[in-house]
Amino acid sequence: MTNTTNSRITVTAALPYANGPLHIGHIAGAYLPADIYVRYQRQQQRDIIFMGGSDEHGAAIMLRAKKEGISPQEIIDKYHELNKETFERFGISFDMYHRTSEPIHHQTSQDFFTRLYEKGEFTEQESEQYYDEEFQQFLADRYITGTCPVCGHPEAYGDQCENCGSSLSPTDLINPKSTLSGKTPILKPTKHWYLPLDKYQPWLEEWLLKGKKGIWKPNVYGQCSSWLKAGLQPRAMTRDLDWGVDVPLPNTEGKKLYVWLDAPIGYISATKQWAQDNGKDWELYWKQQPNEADNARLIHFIGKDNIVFHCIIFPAILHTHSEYILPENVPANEFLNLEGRKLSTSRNWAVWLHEYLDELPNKQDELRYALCSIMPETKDSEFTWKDYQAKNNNELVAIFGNFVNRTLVLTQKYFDGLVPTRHDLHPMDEEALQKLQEIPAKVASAVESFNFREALAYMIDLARTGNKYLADTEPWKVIKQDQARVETILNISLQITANLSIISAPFLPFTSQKLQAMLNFQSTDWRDAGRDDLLPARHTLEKPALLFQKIEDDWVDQQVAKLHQDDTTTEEEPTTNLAPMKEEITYEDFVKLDMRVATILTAEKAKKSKKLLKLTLDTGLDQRTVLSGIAQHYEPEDIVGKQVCVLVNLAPRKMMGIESQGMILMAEDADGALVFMQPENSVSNGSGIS
Ligand code: B3M
Ligand code: ZN
Repeated sequence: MTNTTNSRITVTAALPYANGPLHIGHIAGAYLPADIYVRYQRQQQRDIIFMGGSDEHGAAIMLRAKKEGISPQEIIDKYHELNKETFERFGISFDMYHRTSEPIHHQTSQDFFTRLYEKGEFTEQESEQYYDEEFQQFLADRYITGTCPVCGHPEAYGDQCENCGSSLSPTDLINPKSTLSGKTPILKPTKHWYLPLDKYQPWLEEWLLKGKKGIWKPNVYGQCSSWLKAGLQPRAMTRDLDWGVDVPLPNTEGKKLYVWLDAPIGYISATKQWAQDNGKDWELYWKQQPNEADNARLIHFIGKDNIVFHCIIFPAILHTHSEYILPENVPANEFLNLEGRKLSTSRNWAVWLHEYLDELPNKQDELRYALCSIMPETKDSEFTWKDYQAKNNNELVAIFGNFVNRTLVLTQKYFDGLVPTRHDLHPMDEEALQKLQEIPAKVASAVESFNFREALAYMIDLARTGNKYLADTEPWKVIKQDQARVETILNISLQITANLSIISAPFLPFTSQKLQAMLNFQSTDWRDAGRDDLLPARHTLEKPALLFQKIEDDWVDQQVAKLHQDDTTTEEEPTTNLAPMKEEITYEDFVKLDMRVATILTAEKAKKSKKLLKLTLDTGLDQRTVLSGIAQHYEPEDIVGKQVCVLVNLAPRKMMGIESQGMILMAEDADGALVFMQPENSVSNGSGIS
């Protein structure tokens, strides 16, 4: 269980490369969940810091500089400023948005390197690395592209395939090419300093595999455990590059620290800078305290492509420095897709946050709400403008806004904007008050356990409770006979509204402020949430205004059209609608599947079903009935006698009153066409497939 009693918390969000603007995938992946978490903890009056900043090193920066024809320094200055400002406008409330190009960061990361060096942790190794003969330089991972050996994507980078997320080394790539000259690079020897991750494997198994089981999210824990199962390898902590943090050793010209060594240390440099600026002690947030209970809780918010660096490599480095704390949790998110396709910076298939804010400077919360409601917490998810519209119209306008507006307008109308007195309670009132008391704790516990979608749903449930309460009690009718009753109803509705202004603040900070201004009420203290006396009788309210506006279909159409207009995908590289790769499984998972060759003996349409054919199969083991959803693709008479592949140990399922005892393997393309997977030559029924 997470230790929620210790009030000191260090939160970090991945440092985006200052080589391009931010899109909604970045936001939903790391920054929005981090911001919700931090805002909530601040409301709990906990001592929490939120560190972020630009990652300004690595080949990603240099490649962009080359593409834009300006220097790396100009690139980082441009995008650091843009991203910092964009986060601010969107309400991502960093305590420090730092830069890894700052001297304090160069110093801090060099100190880390030197410590490791002096402790004798590194192994020095000469190895063959790709070298571009025309440009006369070694090629960092990102300077090499080629075909991904895992998924066949033709533009995988030397360190990672952005299509399937696999982590790669340059020599894994099929047909490697230098991005500088476009030519095939040669291998040439060079010396580097390696961190022996294999040496830390036993410690990682203890700390991570044992210690984080059932605590870290399954997607994060699963990725780490497959890394550890595969066995860790030494990893070079230096690169041949001319941009980055210098290696602090003699005779190392042309060598820089590996960007993934220096970048996470950027969280620490940011904290040092923040501490200097604010008269604080940075060590309280990063170092072990004499009394373990006083240690800060370290939480890293990242996207799934950064898991290994934050869960394995950085902790190993902190561990070797012995006096540092280790991450308590790394609630990494999966990826966000956009309108049926993967987000892609290079194809400009993205909703850029600064552009959204330029168009809709006061609609931060609408996007925060829509993104939080679909956050890819456990699996990839999808943003569409239609869904954004639906969340806005059906939830923010129709539930939250409607409830608040009715409450405030009726209070103005009947009581001149003064909070009325509460009298005897009816069962409906008790029920509403009961919910009012319960919901904040539910939101809190969901946020504390990083279930932000669930937390958001509880929050909106309080507005829904209020809406239903008004609909059930109908104060607009009751007012004619019983003013005292209406006083009670509106008093309760106003208490719900005041509570909403507190518990919506982490998700909808701008709305919460507007609402508190209308209520003439100020409290961000979470410990006030659940109280039914936040607004005393005769308290004066301000004039209400609408919190949210309906979005029309036309506007949605325009946004979708704009996406397609800006899309730079060319004809030669058609985008596929292929489903993204599923979560990794182990070999043990795979061998559980018993797949065999079988022959179709009979085939007929299943009664009452347009889609299903009822087949009898000879599986070699037995004759059995299998239902297959291929009736719209094959005529029964055409498939009798065919050999097919069948999953024979799938638990039986009843469909349309018939029990299906297995599943036929089919290939389905993106347009929904189906074809059988068949053996190339006839083989005996029951032959195993592996
Ligand atoms: N800049 C990669 C990324 O933006 C990298 C993250 C660093 S976190 C210390 O995805
Ligand atoms: Zn791939």
